[in-house]
Amino acid sequence: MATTPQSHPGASAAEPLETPDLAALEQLAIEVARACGRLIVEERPRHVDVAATKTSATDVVTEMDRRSEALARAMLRHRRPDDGLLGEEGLDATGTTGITWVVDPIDGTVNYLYGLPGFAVSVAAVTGDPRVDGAWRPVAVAVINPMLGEVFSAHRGGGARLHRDGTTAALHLDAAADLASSLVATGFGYGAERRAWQGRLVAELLPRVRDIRRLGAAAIDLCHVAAGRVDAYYETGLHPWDVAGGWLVVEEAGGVVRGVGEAPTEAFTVAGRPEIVAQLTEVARAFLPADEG
Ligand code: LIP
Repeated sequence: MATTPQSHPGASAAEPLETPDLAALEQLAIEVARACGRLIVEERPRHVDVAATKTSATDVVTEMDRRSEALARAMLRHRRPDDGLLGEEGLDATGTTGITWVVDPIDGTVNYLYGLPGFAVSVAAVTGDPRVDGAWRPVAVAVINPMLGEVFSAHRGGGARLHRDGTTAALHLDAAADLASSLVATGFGYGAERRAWQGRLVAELLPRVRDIRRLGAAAIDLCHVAAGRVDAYYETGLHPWDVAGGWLVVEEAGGVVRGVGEAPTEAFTVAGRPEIVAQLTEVARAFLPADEG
């Protein structure tokens, strides 16, 4: 993501031209996430090949990433033809409605490549420009973990939900905990230099928290915060498609998702109860690039 002066998420974001039915957008996000989730599981080849690499030899793309994004594009174009689109695998189209769909067709691609269950499809309707840090915010989202049959969804002001086994449960973060008793999820980038200082940051945190979990998909990590499966999550180097879906699920469950400033940015994303987020940010600040720390 390009960086811009921090502002409150969505504060500088252009509002939709018409007032969308956010509950309807949430339902559409769920429908698209479920369809893409079915595709990547039911049509997963026995042996998944690497179709291409991006920022490094380990930053991989599979044909299923591309097929999932193509399916999301086709469904969203059919149902919301004038909205914008932004996806991890190259989808990028401006719209005229003030709503942009931000899609991660497979979040946790390395897990998918290795046959590990921790991968997701994230579909998020956002206002503002998701290509600019701090100038956008999600308004209706769905994140599916197709291997577990779990769908997390939310719309702004409408709460967050977990749909599983035909039932739907509201998500609410429970009372604050302290950092020392917190289970903290994180992740690491694909570049050796970034991984080196991410390793120094996690080494600094390790003696200060209950424990660390590295599950491999930001969207799932964020939804686990909302579901109380981890107490907090932080990461550096995330893109809008990694964050957009889980961001709103956490906020609508009563948590906060921030950067060093108000909005999550490529430089730093942290989520959880406000007290934990503040303590994690203070520790991370010393490890962040000077213009973010
Ligand atoms: C992944 C993120 C994860 C991060 C991985 C990777 P991808 O996204 O969801 O949090 O730790 O390195 O960036 O590349 O699987 O879509």
